[in-house]
Amino acid sequence: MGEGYGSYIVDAKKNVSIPNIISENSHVQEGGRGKPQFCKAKQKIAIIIPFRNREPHLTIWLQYMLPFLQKQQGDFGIYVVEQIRNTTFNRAKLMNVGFSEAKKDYDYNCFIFSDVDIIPMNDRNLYRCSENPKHMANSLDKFNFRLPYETIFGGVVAFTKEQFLKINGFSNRFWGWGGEDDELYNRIVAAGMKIERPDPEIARSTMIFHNRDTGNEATGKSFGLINKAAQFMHLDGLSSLKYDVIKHTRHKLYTNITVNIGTQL
Ligand code: UD2
Ligand code: MN
Repeated sequence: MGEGYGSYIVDAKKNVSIPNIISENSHVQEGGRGKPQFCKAKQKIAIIIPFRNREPHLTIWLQYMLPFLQKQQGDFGIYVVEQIRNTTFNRAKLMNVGFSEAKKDYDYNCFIFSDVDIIPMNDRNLYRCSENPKHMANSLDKFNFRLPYETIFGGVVAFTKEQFLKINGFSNRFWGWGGEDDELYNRIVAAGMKIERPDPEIARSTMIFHNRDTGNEATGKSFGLINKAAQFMHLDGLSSLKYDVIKHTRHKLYTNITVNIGTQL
């Protein structure tokens, strides 16, 4: 188990530096863009990472994911969507911002929304979109490589542009930890789609250990919205998204979009 073809060990404690990652990924272009060198990819993939104050995780993520995505011959761009300080975190809204901003850069047709702390442990786990919205964090060490419940849809998910537009993106109304992933699942069902998952043996991934962040406490206020997805999805999401870009920076390994997404009313 777990030692099959394509698998490798993720060492989250290894000390790596950004300059090192840059020199090891010389084909990655400004802003974290990669392209296959000898062919043309069908999917143009934007990877959206919600972010605040997790620099060590981002470094590890880049260390593993840049070689991984290049090996898979991806045509990709990395977007780190960073929420400004002193406001309650809103993961889902940051995802919507990432989608809207990445779209302006390039003709992306696949969007992979990934937590900064999840790293696949097998390079046969294709970071690609499918016919259905795809849940890719279905085999995590944290949950003993099993689904904690059948409808879980957090961690890493992949949508084609059409699939994401069909559900009007994520809800913007989930402030603080939890619930936004379950509401997203309900949107997919309400839109008449179903989800798919990769083979759990191939999808084995690690979640870097962490405690709950300050500023991302579960407020519980939004949990009542989980079962109202069908009712609200066309009013609350991409169509109602408002934010101010504070900073848009092209780093060598990723594009950082720092945003003010407001606060809960
Ligand atoms: C679970 C889900 C996650 C999300 C969350 C509830 C899985 C495997 N993961 O993860 O997708 O639904 O519950 O919201 O199902 N972040 C920051 N800074 C912060 C807070 C959060 O960068 O201060 C980002 C970061 O990318 C992080 C993600 O938000 O990985 C999710 O937060 P978490 O890792 O604390 O949540 P977790 O592990 O309980
Ligand atoms: Mn986490």
